Amino acid sequence: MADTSPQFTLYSDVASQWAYTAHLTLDETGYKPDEYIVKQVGLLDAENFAPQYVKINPNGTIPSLTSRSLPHPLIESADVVKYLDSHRPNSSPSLFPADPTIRTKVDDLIAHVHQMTLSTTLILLHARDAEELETKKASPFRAYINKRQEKLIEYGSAHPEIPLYALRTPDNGHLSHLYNAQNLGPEHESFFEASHRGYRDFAAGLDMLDSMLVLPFAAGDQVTAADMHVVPWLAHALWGAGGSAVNDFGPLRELLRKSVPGFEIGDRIKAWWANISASESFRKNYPTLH
Ligand SMILES: N[C@@H](CCC(=O)N[C@@H](CS)C(=O)NCC(=O)O)C(=O)O
Repeated sequence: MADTSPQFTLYSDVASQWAYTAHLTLDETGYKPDEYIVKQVGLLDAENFAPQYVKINPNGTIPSLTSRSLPHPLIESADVVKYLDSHRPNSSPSLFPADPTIRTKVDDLIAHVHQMTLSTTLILLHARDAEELETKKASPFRAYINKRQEKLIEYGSAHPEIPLYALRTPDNGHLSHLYNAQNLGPEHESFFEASHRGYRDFAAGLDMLDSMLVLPFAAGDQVTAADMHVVPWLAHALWGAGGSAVNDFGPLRELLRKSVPGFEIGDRIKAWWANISASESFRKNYPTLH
C-alpha cells in the first residue's frame, strides 16, 4: 500500500519569527496542509528547552524540520527553506534562482537579517533607561525571561549531559537579574549603554538593508528565499516596536530615533514592504504583525 503519511514535521510557534520563513515558503511553494505536520513548541513557555525538543534541535531554537527522508533534523531556517523549496509541489520558479548574481543577492540578504546586530531581541527585551526597563518589566517579557530561567535551571540539573543548559543559563540569568532587581545598579547602567549601542547598530543595519533591496521584490523581479527571511524579520521588529497595523512603521522609527536622532526608515524598504505584503502568502501568515 502506498505511504500517504505526511512527508515531514515542522516544529513551529507563532511567537517565532524564523519559523515563519517556513510558513511563508510552504504557501509560496504550494504545499497542502495534509502533506506535513506542524508541531507547536511554546516559545513563551520555554518548551524549546524541553529535553525532548533539544534532542531534535540541540540549539533549542525554532524552527526545526524532521523527515524520514532526512539523515538528521534541519535546525536552521535557511536549511528548512531550502528543503521546502527543493521538494516544492507547485511549478512556480525556485526561490533560489540559478542566476549567480541574483543568487548572491539572495544569500547576502538572508545573511544580513540573521546577523546578531539585527536580532529583534534588542527591541523585545532590552532597555536604554529606567523608564524603558519599567515598561518591559510590566510586560509579558518579564514572565518570559523568568520562565526560561526556571526551565534552564530545572532541565540543567536533571540533564547535566546536555550542554545547552549550561550555555544558555548565564545570559538569561543576567537578564532575569536586571528585570527582577529592586534597585538599579551599575550593571543596569552598562545594560542601558549596550542597548543604546545596539539600537545604533540596528539602525545602521536597516539603512544597509535599504541599500541592498532590489525591488520590486527583495532580490529583483521574482519572490525569492530572501523575501522569505526578510519578511519575518521586519514583521517581528515592527510588532516588537508596537506597530498596530502591518504597515505601521511609526513606532519602530520613533524607537530608533531615541538612539539615532532624525532616523528615517528607507523608501526602498517601504516600497518593498508594500509589494510583498500584497502577496497571498504574506496576507495568510500576517493578518496581523507578530
Ligand atoms: N539561526 C536560527 C535562529 C533560530 C532562532 O533563534 N529562533 C528563535 C525564535 S525566532 C528561538 O528559537 N529562540 C529561542 C532561544 O534562542 O532560546 C534559524 O535561523 O533557524
